[in-house]
Amino acid sequence: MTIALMPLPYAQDALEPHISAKTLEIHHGAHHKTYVDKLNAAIEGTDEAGKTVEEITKSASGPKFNNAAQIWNHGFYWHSMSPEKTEPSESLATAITNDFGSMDALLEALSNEAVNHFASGWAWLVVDAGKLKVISTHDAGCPLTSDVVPLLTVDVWEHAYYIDQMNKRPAYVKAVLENLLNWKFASDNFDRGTAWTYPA
Ligand code: MN3
Repeated sequence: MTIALMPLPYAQDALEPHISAKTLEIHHGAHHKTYVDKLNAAIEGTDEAGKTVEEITKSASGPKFNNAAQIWNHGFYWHSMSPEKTEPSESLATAITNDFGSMDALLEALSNEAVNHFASGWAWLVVDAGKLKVISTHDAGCPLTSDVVPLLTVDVWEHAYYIDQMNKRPAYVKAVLENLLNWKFASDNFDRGTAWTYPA
């Protein structure tokens, strides 16, 4: 059994004008696919063949970790965006008010984390010990290796925005935060209390 390149949960042009079809074609069809191809090549004929993306991410190191974590992070990222307007569930909305004061304050914290993360990585909204928190991970860093429950992520690798925005990461982050965040997905993760699972 090999790891599959999961399909995008929407059409390639569904996030336009905020994220172009060209960006998704390359980001999903080339970047995400390359992580899948490299991991499958690395685990072929080993004990890790047949393990899930989550299992490999939690146990591997080096290139196997990097590829597995990037496969999972990208799957989570595709779901973190939606072409449709979404709202947090009642329970998540209450937690946002309790832990950040308001949705605007949360979005400001997430924007600061995403814009200011140095070089490649990911900005995340997570639950850490029962409290909502904004964090970032570097390169392939993945929250599955810690105890937090991820709710949403923003990819801040340059390949996520260079075709559409060139070097302007703040413009990309603003476009995602103001138009695309999938609060239904965040609420599902929050209400379940465990992270989404990469499709087998
Ligand atoms: Mn990426």
